[in-house]
Amino acid sequence: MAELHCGSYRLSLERPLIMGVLNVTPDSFSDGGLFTDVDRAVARGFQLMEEGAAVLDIGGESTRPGATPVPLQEELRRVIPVIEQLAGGPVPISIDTRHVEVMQAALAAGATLVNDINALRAPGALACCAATDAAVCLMHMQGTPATMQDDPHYDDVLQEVGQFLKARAEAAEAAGIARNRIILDPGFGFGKTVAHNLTLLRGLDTLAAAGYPLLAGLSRKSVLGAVTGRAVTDRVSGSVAAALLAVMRGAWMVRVHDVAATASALAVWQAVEGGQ
Ligand code: HH2
Repeated sequence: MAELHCGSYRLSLERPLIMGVLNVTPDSFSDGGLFTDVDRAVARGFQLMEEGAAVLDIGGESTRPGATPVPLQEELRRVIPVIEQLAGGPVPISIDTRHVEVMQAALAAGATLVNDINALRAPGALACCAATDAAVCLMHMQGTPATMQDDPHYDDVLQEVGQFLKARAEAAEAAGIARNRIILDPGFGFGKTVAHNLTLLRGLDTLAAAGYPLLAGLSRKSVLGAVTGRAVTDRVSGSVAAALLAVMRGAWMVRVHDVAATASALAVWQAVEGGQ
């Protein structure tokens, strides 16, 4: 059976899974400030597991458009105590960071997936992950969070994102990260207009055709606000619809804030499609 190797965890690639978002930040765009206290963050982690998260993605730096970078010591202070308490449980812990020092500390604290919006392009990032048995998620981003929404431009967004992801997967494999440890992600909202995001979602199956498991993160994002006219606090239905559309087009994992609602939608999808 096809599986993703994620430290000692094995995640089946046979059915779609949910990555639950746990932002230990004061300023994330949709849940900033809710889980900055270690106990609250850990409790939220257990809640997301109960609701059906197959992975918990812990982040200590908001990467929303225009966000200013967080000092390294502060990012470490936010995430490491939470990882220490949640690691080793029923589901793997993912560290959402683009900083090598944070990857290293998180892996030492028990994280077994490195989710990097910068696709391990920082010096030392590939080697840091290759030295472990952790899985990696390589995401496409045009520009940096500070400037990425200023004027995103592509001649062919699907082709360019696909080419970038293929090149990063090859770089990861060349560095010694086995193919069964690699996830790719088109990076919805990271240097993309509403039209770019919709084109990517519409054409997700062409990215899935590359053969690597795909992660899609549309949860509560501004593209859904643009389509529905809803504020960030009122995008659950739009997010569930987007997650389902992503799965229907070949996404293996969806990164979501609203785990229970997404799990119900995927259960219905699975009941109808899973038997085929
Ligand atoms: N989106 C966000 C953060 N990390 N990682 C992957 N692989 N894919 C994504 O689409 C993705 C991601 C942004 O969402 P969120 O964490 O809720 O917000 P913020 O960056 O403000 O903390």
